[in-house]
Amino acid sequence: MRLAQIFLFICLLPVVAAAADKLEIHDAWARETPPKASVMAGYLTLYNPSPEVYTLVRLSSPDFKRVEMHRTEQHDGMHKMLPVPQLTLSSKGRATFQPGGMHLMLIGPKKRLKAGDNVTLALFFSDGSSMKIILPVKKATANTDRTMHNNQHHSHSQQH
Ligand SMILES: [Cu+2]
Repeated sequence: MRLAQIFLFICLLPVVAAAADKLEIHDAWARETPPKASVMAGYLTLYNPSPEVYTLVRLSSPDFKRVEMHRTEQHDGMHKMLPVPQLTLSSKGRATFQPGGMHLMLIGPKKRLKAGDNVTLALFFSDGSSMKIILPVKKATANTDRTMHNNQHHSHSQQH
């Protein structure tokens, strides 16, 4: 009898998975900048395979003073970067940070980071969980620039 009660109790506990345990990170990298650049751009894809909704509310890095999410808009042929305060990932939702579109703005590097180095990044979610990830620093290639060109024409459908 007693065991059955314990079993029942366990079954009734709500199952709440933390964002940090569920979300997948793909294609993370940061673009190498010239020496003394004051900002660096970071890219990645976040995928939420779970039935829950998760919200990314803050980012930080021990390698930078500040990390922001930006989206790029075009006005009269000029690119303008606008901060994205937080990002909601619906169930099966995907958010892509990529050249020419939404990106991570790594502000105030504490030292120069070159191709082959790593940027450590912490992602904080509204459920209180957090995730530490690594962005390898790479030089931009013809391939990344082609991606950038394509995305400038389709940036509205890419944004969340
Ligand atoms: Cu930016």
